Order: sequence, then C-alpha cells, then structure tokens
Amino acid sequence: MSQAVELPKPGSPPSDAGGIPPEDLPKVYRAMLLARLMDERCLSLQRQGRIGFYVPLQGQEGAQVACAWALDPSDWLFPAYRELAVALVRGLPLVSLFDQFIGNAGDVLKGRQMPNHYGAREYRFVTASSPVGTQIIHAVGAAMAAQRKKERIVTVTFFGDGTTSSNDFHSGLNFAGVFQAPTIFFCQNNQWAISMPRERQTRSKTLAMKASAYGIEGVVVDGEDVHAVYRAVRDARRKAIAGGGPTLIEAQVYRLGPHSTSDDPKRYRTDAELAEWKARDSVGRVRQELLTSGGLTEESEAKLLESLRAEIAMALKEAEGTAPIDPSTLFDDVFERPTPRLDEERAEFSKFLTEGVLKP
Ligand SMILES: Cc1ncc(C[n+]2csc(CCOP(=O)(O)OP(=O)(O)O)c2C)c(N)n1
Ligand SMILES: [Mg+2]
Repeated sequence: MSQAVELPKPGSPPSDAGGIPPEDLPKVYRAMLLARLMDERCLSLQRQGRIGFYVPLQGQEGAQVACAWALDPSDWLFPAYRELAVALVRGLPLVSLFDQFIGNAGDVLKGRQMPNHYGAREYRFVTASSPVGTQIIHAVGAAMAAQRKKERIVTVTFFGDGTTSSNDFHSGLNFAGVFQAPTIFFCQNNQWAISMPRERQTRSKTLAMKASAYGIEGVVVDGEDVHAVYRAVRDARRKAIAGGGPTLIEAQVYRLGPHSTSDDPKRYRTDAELAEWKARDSVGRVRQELLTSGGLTEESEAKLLESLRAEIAMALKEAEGTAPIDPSTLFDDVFERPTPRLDEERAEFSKFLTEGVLKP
C-alpha cells in the first residue's frame, strides 16, 4: 500500500484540540453505529433479493459523520453514491431511505432512480450521482448562485479518489477558484476506485495538491480521525462563509467492504491491507475514546445497539408493507402541466395495466 502522507499508527489516540465537542461525541458515535448497522442490513437485504442494489460505506463512517457534523442544515449537499452516513446525520428518515431502496409508493423519487440513489430536497441532500463527478459542477453552480443571492451558506460535494481524474472535477475546481465559490470539495480517498488502486490513478503525491493548480487551498486529513475531519470542515466552512473561497479536503479512509453489491474485492486486494486499515477504523477509535472518558460502557453500548437494530427493523417493516409504486406515475412531472397527448398516453397505459392490451 503506498501512502501519500504518514498516517498515525493503529491505536493512536485521536487528536483533540478544537475537535468534536465532548458532549456531542456520544451522538456522533450513535450516528456512526447507525450507519454501520444500516450498511450491514442493506447488504444482507440485497443478498436476499429484497433490494436490487446497494453501495456500502463501511470504513468511511467517521469521515462522513464528522463532516456532516461540522455543517449547517442550511448548507446544500451534493453526494456521490456512498454517503449514507451523511444522509443519516442530515436526518433523512430510515423509512424513506428504505422506501427509495425498494422503490415503493413512499419513495419521494417515485422509483425513477436506481436503488441507493436517494435524495431529499427537504434535507438539502441532492439525489446521489452515479456518473462520477457530475455532482461537483452542480455544487459549484449552486454555490455561485448562493453567493449572488448573498446567502450565508456553503455547498459541499462528496466524491472519491478516482473521481479526481474526471473532467468535472477539474471544471468544478476551476470555476470555484475563479469565482471564489463557497464550496467544500470533500474527497474521501478510500484508496480504491473499484479495482483501481490509488497509486495507479494519478502521479500526484496527494489528491489535495490538485487544488493548487486552481488557486484553491487543499488539505489532507486522517479521515479515520473524527476530530481532524470535523476541524478541517468547520474551518473550510468558516472561510467560505467569510468570502475566503473554496477548499479541497482529502480525507484518507479505506473502503472495508466491496465497491458495490456487484463487486468482489478479494479479486484485487490483500487481506493484509484490509487488516491494516481495520486497525485504524474510526468506529473503534471513537468507541475507545468514549470508553476511556466514561461516555460509554459495555452495557450502555449493548443497549444502544439493540435500540438501533430495533429502529432499523421497524423502518424496514413499514417500507416493506408499503404498496408498490403506481407505474402510471411515470407520466407525472414530465411537464409543469400535462399536455393532451400525455393524458392520452396515460389513459392508454392505464388500460394496458388493467386489461393487458395496447392500442394497435
Ligand atoms: C463518468 C463515469 N465513468 C465511469 C464510471 C464507472 N465507475 C463507477 S464507480 C467508479 C469508481 C469511482 O471511484 P472513486 O471516485 O474513488 O469513488 P469510490 O467508489 O471509491 O467511493 C467508476 C469508475 C462512472 N460511474 N461514471
Ligand atoms: Mg475510491
């Protein structure tokens, strides 16, 4: 494994000064555990054929929760497909996530996205982008709009190491640099772009250094250290709001699981590499910090796990009990007002659904 920066040794104590407020740390840990349990559940649901597709996030919980913790609910988020923990911190209800995974009548996206491509306007969490990097230019555009409207918000876009090779990454950073857009580029360098290792992705020593070509500040943080991530995002947000422009943050993490439910990482990486990163896992580090400070005991943790599992099971039960989406809703939202031709097509389709015949 080639590392761009020196990471702390496994088991190192987390950095503290100016990190996550101590009173928030139990809530941060709860969010991290919820994300991990949801992740396990969604993987098994896909294996059982109850959802079609899922993109796991294990190993990236700390970076995601700490980043989301440092933001304001008024900030707009432009995620890729792996940001489940960000969505949970934002407040997207579990049941609405399951509704989207299943594509039932409760799905706010009306079954028009692939499973796992959730989003919710209400939480300023834009629908996940699958073509890598497209969300980056959207985030910069939204930040430029906010800037013109004098709104004191930032936009945050999430993407991976591989995405720093996409055209949209470079276009986005260039515009953001020129216009000093209040955007935080949050890159989770999880060391792999499917089966392509980080060192074969680019000759750049770090991904953060790519920012300097666009006149933007780039910083590298240990993404398994929630305090370091929180500080970096909080500082980047303060700077952007004060008119200081964008920041590219490279959070060094590791994808512990497969790229997606269609991937088998055993085919391209070693157990030794996995073990090395597991020892640095943010979940274990925050757990240790809380056990040491007395913010958590083995008993309180067991209770917490039980209640989170129950919360997930309840939401899943509700979503699985919701009716399938009505296929004729596919004619909704095509135009602001339906046209006569669209109404005719809808009627024809409804007849097909009930009688199984289409007009010759
Ligand atoms: C424009 C485009 N090219 C290729 C793909 C296929 N693809 C899906 S995910 C992925 C790897 C992305 O890696 P990275 O940016 O590191 O994010 P990660 O999946 O590791 O979180 C690729 C190449 C795609 N979705 N979009
Ligand atoms: Mg990656």
